[in-house]
Amino acid sequence: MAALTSLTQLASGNPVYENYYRQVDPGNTGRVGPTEAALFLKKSGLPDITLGKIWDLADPDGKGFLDKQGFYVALRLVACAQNGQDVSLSSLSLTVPPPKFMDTSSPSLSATSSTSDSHWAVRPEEKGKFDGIFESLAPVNGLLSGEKVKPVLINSKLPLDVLGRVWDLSDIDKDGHLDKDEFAVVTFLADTPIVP
Ligand SMILES: [Ca+2]
Repeated sequence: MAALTSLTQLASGNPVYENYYRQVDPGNTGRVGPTEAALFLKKSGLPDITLGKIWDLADPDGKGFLDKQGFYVALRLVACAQNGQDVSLSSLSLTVPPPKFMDTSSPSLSATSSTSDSHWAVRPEEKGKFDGIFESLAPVNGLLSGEKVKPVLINSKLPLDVLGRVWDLSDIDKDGHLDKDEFAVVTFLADTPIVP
């Protein structure tokens, strides 16, 4: 596909895309698992329905994970959606600014710290732990209310205003409840030093 070829050429020389890729695949394994990819793409602030469409285009064979090119396609489509363009393969040839994600550290900072660029990635074993905590809080229909999550956040000993920010970043669809992935984000962020 011509569009995809030009995309690869374009993205592979783009430090912003490279930097995002390093965050989701710090070991450079050539594949991004569905959890890592979903958590990262959710930080774009786009609605789930748009992200689902992006995923289908980025993983056209239904592999269930994204390879490097697939991830670049996803990033490109996020950028298109954020700039008011259609989410479709034909949009890939458009020139749009790089996609924005809510809490990725600045490219210049991560580019120089090769040992800590997995900073924002939730490792699989951590995700398992977070899922365990999630289930232990007795979610209703797969969702935890703010009341149920509060004690976990208070335990993190972060100042209340920072916790408020953590909540805002994590409740991606702003429904006042956390699903399993959002909860993983909140727990992860509350565990991680944050610069407010
Ligand atoms: Ca939510």
